[in-house]
Amino acid sequence: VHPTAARRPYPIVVQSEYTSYSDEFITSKFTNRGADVSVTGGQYTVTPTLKQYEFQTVRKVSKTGLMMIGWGGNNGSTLSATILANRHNIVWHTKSGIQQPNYIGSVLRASTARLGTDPSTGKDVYVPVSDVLPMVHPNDLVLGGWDISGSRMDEAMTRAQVLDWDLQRQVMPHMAALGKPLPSIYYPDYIAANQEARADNVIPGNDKQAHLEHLRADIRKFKETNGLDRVVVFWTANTERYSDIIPGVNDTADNLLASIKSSHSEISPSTIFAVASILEGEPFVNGAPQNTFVPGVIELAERHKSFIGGDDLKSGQTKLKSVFAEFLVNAGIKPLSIASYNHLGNNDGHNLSAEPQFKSKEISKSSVVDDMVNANPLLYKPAVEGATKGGKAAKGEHPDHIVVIKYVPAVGDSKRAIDEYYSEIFCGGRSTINIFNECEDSLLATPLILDLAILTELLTRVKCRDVSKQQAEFEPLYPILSLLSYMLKAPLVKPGTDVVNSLNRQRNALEAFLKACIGLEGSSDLLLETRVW
Ligand code: NAI
Ligand code: DG6
Repeated sequence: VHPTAARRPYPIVVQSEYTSYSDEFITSKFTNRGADVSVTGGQYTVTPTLKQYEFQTVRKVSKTGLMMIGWGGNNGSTLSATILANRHNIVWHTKSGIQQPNYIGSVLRASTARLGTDPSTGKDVYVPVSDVLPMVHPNDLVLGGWDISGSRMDEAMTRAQVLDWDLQRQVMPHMAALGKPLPSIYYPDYIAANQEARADNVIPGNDKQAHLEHLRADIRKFKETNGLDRVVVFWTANTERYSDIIPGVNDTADNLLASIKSSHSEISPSTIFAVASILEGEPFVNGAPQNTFVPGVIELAERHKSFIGGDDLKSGQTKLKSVFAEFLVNAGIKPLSIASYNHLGNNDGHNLSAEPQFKSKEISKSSVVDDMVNANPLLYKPAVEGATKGGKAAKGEHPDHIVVIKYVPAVGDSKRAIDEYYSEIFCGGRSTINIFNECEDSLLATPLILDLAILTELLTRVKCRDVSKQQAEFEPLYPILSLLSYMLKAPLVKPGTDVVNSLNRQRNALEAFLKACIGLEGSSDLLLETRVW
């Protein structure tokens, strides 16, 4: 089933005055219900609010390319091989029997959303999330990308040591046909020195402006050659160190562009890729933790209304933390410390064994409980307004939280994560919960990359009109795609707005948004009909 294959027709019709269909668009009217709250002297004054919006979604799915930076890495090669296995329906033998290809782990393709209730049975009706709106099928993504390693994609898959040999053997010719990744930009200072031996496929020179132009031309050429409507550019390359934010260098869009022109040393490869994508009007997603999106990138994305999303795939330990910590805090239990250790032996682990790259990962893994803690002043004393510590605004009470990552080559891609949650319970009691998780890192990450690419493409087709503000024209969504948060460890959000880390809230937001685009209210767990006579 190759990119041109016809897919089954879009299966949902909403019969309501709020939803209309044309050949081109699905248009919906949606009421956003909220509440304005003012607090004075412990007294809460709440005013319910209603805001009317209209959504317009282009029905035709774009022919979409996924250009991965770090294509030859574990994630890039595993994603390519598993798409090819699905596309060509390759089954393989494992020691447990015959294995079919699938998309387990993808929220879009392997989880469902509740549409409503069948009145004849009173039972809930669920559909695959990917059916709520027309979305790209992962098998149809046209694959490509860059890597500083010039190994062919079949060699990259073998090097990764992720997939069963019988699958590798069968998918090998298809992987070989993908060829080798495009040469990329390599600024050695940004990734661990232990990666140097890999860097044999590098765009020459030190001229960052020329590098930017080169990458822009690569995106254009890929789009043209493959007849694509859309290219999602995705960073799944090594974790970089943080860039310093320097006034006059990367703090505004114009300063950033000037700094690229002057080849300033503090402009990272990932930032150059982000700028190339923005200038080409193609979305860019950052699957790693570094601060690619310096303020200048955000301003540039706003200026060009070009979409960006990030940071860092939330695949295992952090995903569980964004559920588990919330469970404890929302149960009225007070985590006092969260200690997270993991070790792994793949190339990602090797790169993260260097301090500056570890630091980037530590930051993205550490912020994930902040909003849950801040939401519960009964358990955690909030910061005193105006109080400072070491010259910075003082933080409120917070559990101790440490993150340790160690490189253990023997375990390869099979990451082991150990978490201890130590909490205060009723009347001075203590609870210690330990979690041990072991799984292939790249098999957790691959479906997230697919979901991010597919959702990103969809969000480029959705426009919105604020009826309450009498906005006449439909506008694209705001460029920072915070709706991608479910798959990301440190979600990038509109400046000045709060980050939501809770996995449940992130999923609810996504489902509610998709439903709003077809004129349905988000899934109400009120289930009133089951609670009244
Ligand atoms: P990997 O080390 O196997 O692959 C990274 C690839 O990037 C390598 O092939 C390397 O040659 C290439 N590369 C480095 N710098 C480059 C540049 N400037 N341009 C183009 N290519 C470049 O790592 P893996 O396991 O595929 O992970 C990729 C990224 O995703 C890492 O940053 C990792 O931290 C992040 N990540 C991975 C998760 C997982 O579960 N596997 C989850 C969360 C994030
Ligand atoms: C070790 O922590 C390697 C990392 O790249 C992680 O595997 C990755 O960031 C996934 O992290 P988590 O916390 O979602 O399992």
